[in-house]
Amino acid sequence: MNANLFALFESRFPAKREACCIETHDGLYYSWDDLDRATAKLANLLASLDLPEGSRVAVQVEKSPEALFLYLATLRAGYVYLPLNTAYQEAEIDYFIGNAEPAVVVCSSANFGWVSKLAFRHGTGHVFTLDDDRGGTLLARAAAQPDRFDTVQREPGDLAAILYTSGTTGRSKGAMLTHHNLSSNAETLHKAWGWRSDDVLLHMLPIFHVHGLFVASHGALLAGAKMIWAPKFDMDQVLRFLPRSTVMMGVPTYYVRMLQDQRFDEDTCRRMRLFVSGSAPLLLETFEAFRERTGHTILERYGMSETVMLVSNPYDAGEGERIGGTVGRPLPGVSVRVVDGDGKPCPAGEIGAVEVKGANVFKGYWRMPEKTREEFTADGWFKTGDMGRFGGAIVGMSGERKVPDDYLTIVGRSKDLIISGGYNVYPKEIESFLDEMPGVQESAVIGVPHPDFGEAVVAVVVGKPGAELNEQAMIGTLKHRIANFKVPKRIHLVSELPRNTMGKVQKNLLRERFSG
Ligand code: MLC
Ligand code: AMP
Repeated sequence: MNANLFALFESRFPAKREACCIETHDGLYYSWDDLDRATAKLANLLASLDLPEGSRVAVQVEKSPEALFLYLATLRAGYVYLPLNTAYQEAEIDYFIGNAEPAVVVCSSANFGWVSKLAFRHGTGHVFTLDDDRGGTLLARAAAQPDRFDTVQREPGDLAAILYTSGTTGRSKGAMLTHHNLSSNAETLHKAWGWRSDDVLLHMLPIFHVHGLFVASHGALLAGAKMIWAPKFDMDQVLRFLPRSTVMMGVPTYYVRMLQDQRFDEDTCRRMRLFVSGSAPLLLETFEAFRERTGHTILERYGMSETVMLVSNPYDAGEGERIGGTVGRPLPGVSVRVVDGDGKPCPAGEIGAVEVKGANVFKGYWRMPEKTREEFTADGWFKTGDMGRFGGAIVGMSGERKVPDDYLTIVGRSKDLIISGGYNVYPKEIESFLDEMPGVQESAVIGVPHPDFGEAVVAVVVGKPGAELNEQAMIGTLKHRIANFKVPKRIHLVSELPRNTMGKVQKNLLRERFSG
């Protein structure tokens, strides 16, 4: 049997190949046959390049059906897909390309100049362009290729994708995901969330992270279901397309924004069967307000780049209730435990570190064996860096309620991480950029509550004696250096940072002072 993830999708393509697979926000229709032929042409192009086994294909392009086809073609040709956030700036891309050493890089035409320069410097052999209007050299080159391709044979443990996640030390790590990691998780979610061939997924998430690329797209592909494809979250598109959709997935910010729009109501959701939230904590008040407004109970689930999906609230009412504030039960085939400082399982109701084991857990960090070892326990559990508890109680608007002992609640993180609008930001990385700025003595970066993004990045900076620092000028400089979602919304200038007796910056005091 071929363990290639694409072979699994192929085996589930609907018999009616002329049926619509993707409808775009601007009125284009792609059939399953179009997907098959486009991915075959792209796979033939990749195969014609004679790349070494295990070659990485790094991609930083705007969302389009062709960008999804490029991902699928990379799988189909047996290579390793490496998606990159479109917000990343030159210094960030330089690191990823230098670290991953991709054989192929695909970027937008607008970025070709600087991306190709640094890619060639790092030894990349081929740089193509792909724009969201079907322009660019990639499709032009693929056009001449045959539209039939035999999906390359892969073993379950072969790499399918590398997803870079920021690290607590400031250096991003590439999480290596295998074909089996992705296919087993996709199959699990297919059953757990009751995917059907007549589903219509409103796809508004970016396709360079787990949520939009794997969880959402794989769900529709495996079900042979149609996707309505929008380039990004947009309330007008929600109001236009949701009435024709049955499934939507989003980060909590999407649900906050939907509730802010008074046009959004029960009628907008008339065909919906499932709203999924994840990537960041969904506030109980959002969960409750959404149910009040629409009659729908959002299904919250929990996952991460290294493990794809781990835990989910039940889909079927017969299997239990969706409890706001919790992320539900471990998915079938996934083992989750909560342990204390000595690695001993915590009793229900007690908070500890969340650890996981299962076919979904990644193979390790790309070229970082040391880091990989540190993140696994001696008996093979992956340390998520999240803090949680099984059972216990949740306090909502209608008072306190007991949570069943097999439901997990995420209560915080042991890693110094900010999640802003569903994107992870590691303070250490931002601090190192700030510390390099002229006139900066030292800095501390914290997350503060934000009504739209859940958490917002805020910096606290101490200037060198005599230096005249300017908040707006510093923010302006950072915007050219790092992805926009990482740029602090505010930079507070102070004379010193609070420290404990060990000399460690007391970020909790800074959070208290600068929240709100
Ligand atoms: C945009 N901005 C943000 C931001 N997104 N600031 C903080 N946090 C964010 N997430 C800023 C921009 O810098 C800009 O600032 C201003 O907001 C407007 O930019 P925009 O591009 O117009 O924003 P918008 O399109 O509204 O985007 C917001 C968003 C987007 C929430 C729709 O961030 C988004 O789609 N997030 C989803 C992330 C996601 O898919 N995460 C899944 C990770 S997978 P300025 O100053 O320039 O005006 C994962 C595992 C799992 O975590 O479990 O799923
Ligand atoms: P990433 O590394 O981008 O994949 O982000 C993974 C992290 O997102 C997890 O380790 C959690 O901290 C967080 N996360 C994902 N889903 C949830 C959720 N439902 N509730 C709380 N945190 C979540």
